[in-house]
Amino acid sequence: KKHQLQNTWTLWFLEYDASKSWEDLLSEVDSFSTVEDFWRTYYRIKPPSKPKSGCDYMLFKKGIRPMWEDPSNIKGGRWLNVVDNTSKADLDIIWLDVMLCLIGEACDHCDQICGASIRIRRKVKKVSIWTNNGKDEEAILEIGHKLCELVRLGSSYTLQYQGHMEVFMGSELMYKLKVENGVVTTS
Ligand code: M7G
Repeated sequence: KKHQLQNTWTLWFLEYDASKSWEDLLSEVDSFSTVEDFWRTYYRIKPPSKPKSGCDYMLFKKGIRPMWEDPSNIKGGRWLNVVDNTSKADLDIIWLDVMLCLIGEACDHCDQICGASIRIRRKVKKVSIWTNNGKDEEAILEIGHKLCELVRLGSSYTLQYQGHMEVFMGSELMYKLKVENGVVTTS
């Protein structure tokens, strides 16, 4: 008997092509709702560091499209980690950690998590976790701290949370977590 996950998840893929619009690049890879089907999907596809021209992967709860405009995302935001000086192998591990954190419902406020994405280009490497309520400070910070704990992001880095709407309006970032040698501070 397969091991049921709490949610059904959809994996999305976006292979970069400057000649097409962003929305046309998005494609659905697969959906899964058991641990076994997660690993089957995982071993079937290339890790995020592999495609030549760079790609994005997105893992979202089924029914939530991986875009700001989706009703589940529009009032939310994302924790963003810009990853520098990280090997391709480490990026693949970071993405696996993020996916396991999501499908394993590791956060107390996992009901507020919509999904996550990894974006790998030659210059930009970003990991983000999207939540549905940009006003719930307690939940946002709990999820941020959990990411620092569960995802092997390195020993020193910063995580920033910004509401999707706030990005459109050009306002300042909302929350910041600074990690230095494994110690997390809020600012
Ligand atoms: P990004 O992946 O959020 O990376 O967006 P960034 O932090 O470097 O901006 C890169 C570009 O992809 C954006 O400027 C948009 O053109 C497009 N894009 C990305 N996302 C996540 C969306 C989205 O949710 N909706 C729409 N319409 N465009 C998006």
